[in-house]
Amino acid sequence: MFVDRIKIYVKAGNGGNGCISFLREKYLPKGGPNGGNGGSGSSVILRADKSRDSLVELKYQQHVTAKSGEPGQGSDKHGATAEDLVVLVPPGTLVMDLENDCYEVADLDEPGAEVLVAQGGLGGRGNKSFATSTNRAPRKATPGGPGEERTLLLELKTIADAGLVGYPNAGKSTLLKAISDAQPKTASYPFTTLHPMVGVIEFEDYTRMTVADIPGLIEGASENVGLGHYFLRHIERTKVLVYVLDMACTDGRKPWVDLGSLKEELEIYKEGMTQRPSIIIANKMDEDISEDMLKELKSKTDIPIYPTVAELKEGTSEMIGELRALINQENEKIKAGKQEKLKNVYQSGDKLVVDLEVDDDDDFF
Ligand SMILES: Nc1nc2c(ncn2[C@@H]2O[C@H](COP(=O)(O)OP(=O)(O)OP(=O)(O)O)[C@@H](O)[C@H]2O)c(=O)[nH]1
Ligand SMILES: [Mg+2]
Repeated sequence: MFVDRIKIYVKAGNGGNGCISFLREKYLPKGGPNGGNGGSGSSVILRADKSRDSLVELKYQQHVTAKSGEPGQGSDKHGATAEDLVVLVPPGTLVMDLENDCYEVADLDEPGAEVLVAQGGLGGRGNKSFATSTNRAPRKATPGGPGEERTLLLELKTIADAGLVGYPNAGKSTLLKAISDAQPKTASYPFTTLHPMVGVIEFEDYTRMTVADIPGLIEGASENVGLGHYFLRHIERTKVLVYVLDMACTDGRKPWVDLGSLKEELEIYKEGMTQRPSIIIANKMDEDISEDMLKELKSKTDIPIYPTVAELKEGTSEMIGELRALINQENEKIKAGKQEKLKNVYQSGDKLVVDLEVDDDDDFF
């Protein structure tokens, strides 16, 4: 099962109560106060982790309740603090506060990123901590504070270098299978792919490239016709778009018409989306009419076209080479952008502590 949107309730642990206690020994009837403080309750932390690729685990754990701190005890024993509860989510998870107009709490966009979503309650004070020179036997302790609680909406926006967009049946999944380690289902009917899948391509120098396959788009996708719109957010963060077109017109449509509609749907979903670097995969070039279609397509668009027969892995290495170059270019731009930002921070004289490290790659899968 693939879950990419889920509502969860989180409750941090309460603090343990402080303790009222006095030292009692055989020949010391009026010993001093010795009640310890309570321990703090466990906080709830969400952390992005590579081992997760969907939010499915949370489906069975929509109530996340963390442990309370231990109460203080006599003999000056403080209650133990409860360890924080860490919930793992896939990188690319947006955390929103449902009670607050879906206000964005955090974007856990890289592995290791984390956010504290509910603070554990503070431990109460034991009576020993209230002792003063004028009140040496206080009969007072405080209860532990309550742990925070919140209702959150988690939404996964897949992180991949490139995203495949195309009509159902164009051969997107066949292509992903041909170029990566992924094993998506492929079949001769539309909407074979029902949820996004990310494939990893590893190069000889151990660098990696990730490609996301999503269910096919059709006109009106952005108005929620078909499965399209729902899944567009899984390619929203990709650096490069790969339009996969059926050159054999299997479903009776011309490839350039498909291209136009795909671009339109992307723009409706998010303005400017088609401006990012793109290539076209002219697939199914093994069919008779494909050559003629290719000629006409070339005359109608400036986007670089790579003819392929995905099923036979023909033409795929050229397209991988180009894709890799485009992604590297984008990474360089992102790197330069980050450095520029840092420079501005320093030039403006802010006394900010900034992490100077610039990520080299964003390959998480
Ligand atoms: N002739 C020919 N058929 C192909 C080629 N690539 C894929 N196909 C066929 O096209 C059909 C659809 O392929 P899929 O990879 O499932 O298409 P998809 O774009 O992922 O489709 P959805 O998941 O429904 O959006 C399958 O029957 C494939 O065997 C190709 O290069 N040539
Ligand atoms: Mg598919």
